[in-house]
Amino acid sequence: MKIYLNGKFVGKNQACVSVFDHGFLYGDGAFEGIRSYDRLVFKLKAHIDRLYETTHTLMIEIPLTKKQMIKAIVDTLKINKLKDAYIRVIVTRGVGDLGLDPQKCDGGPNIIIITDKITLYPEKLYDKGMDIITVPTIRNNPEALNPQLKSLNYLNNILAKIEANNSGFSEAIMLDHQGYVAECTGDNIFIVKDNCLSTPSQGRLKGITRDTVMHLATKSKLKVEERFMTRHEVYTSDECFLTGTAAEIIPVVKVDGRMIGNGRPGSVTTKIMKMFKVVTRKDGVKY
Ligand code: PXG
Repeated sequence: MKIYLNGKFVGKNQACVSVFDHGFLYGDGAFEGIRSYDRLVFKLKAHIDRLYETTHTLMIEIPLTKKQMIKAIVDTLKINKLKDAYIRVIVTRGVGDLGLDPQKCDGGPNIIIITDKITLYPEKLYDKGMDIITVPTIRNNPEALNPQLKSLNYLNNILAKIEANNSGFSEAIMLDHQGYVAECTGDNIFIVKDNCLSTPSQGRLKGITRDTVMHLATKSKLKVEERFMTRHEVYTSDECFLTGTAAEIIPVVKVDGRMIGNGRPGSVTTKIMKMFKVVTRKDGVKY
């Protein structure tokens, strides 16, 4: 495996950064998770735009233009001869001292691109659907740490994942600071009720898979809404599913012990999963 590290390709064991990097010391940095399907990088521009939006707010200057970043990603895929891949782009604050002050990290960020394979959940869950719970840890208040920032600090989501694991579940719903449904630990959530698709409008990352699903649903004449969502509405929905680059689209059939619909993945979910499979294999940056 070859890893891109600041313009060079190095082996897995040589791909190291300093223990004084603030990405390591403080989670001070940004990342993206991207997928390629059959030599097409899906929604690459959207992922790159989101990465540069996060670093803009964090005031980290990436020493590559977006075009150069896209080339670096494509080159990493080519050198690793991967047809289908999960791509992780990491931008750290860089090396500083032991204090928080990012101004002292004056050597510039570390840029890392890892390409590998990933499967988040067992294949059978995609056929049967998942059983998930709501956990006590709420999603970050947007005025404290905005969920739109795809930063290297994922402790909010990891604490929620630990709570899910402790209760014997592999995924969890996180509520926002007002008690509305926000998203899951690494996925967005959708419900279907009377053929209308809805997804939370606030407290969540604006996922790229989420945007794709909304677009596919609109194109196939389904009504789509972004709005405040309560747990009661999730419990009483006809269908529920989660979306994310790593997880793709996965049906949910039980939430907090309440069966969703008839307890099997619904027809709208199945249809969207099929459309997603088609679009990911025909839309994207070729390499
Ligand atoms: N919400 C959160 C909090 C995420 O981290 C998504 C939604 C889905 O967004 P996209 O753009 O990918 O559709 C994400 C991204 C994991 C893992 O191991 C998941 C993500 C990132 C890194 C790791 O579950 N999901």
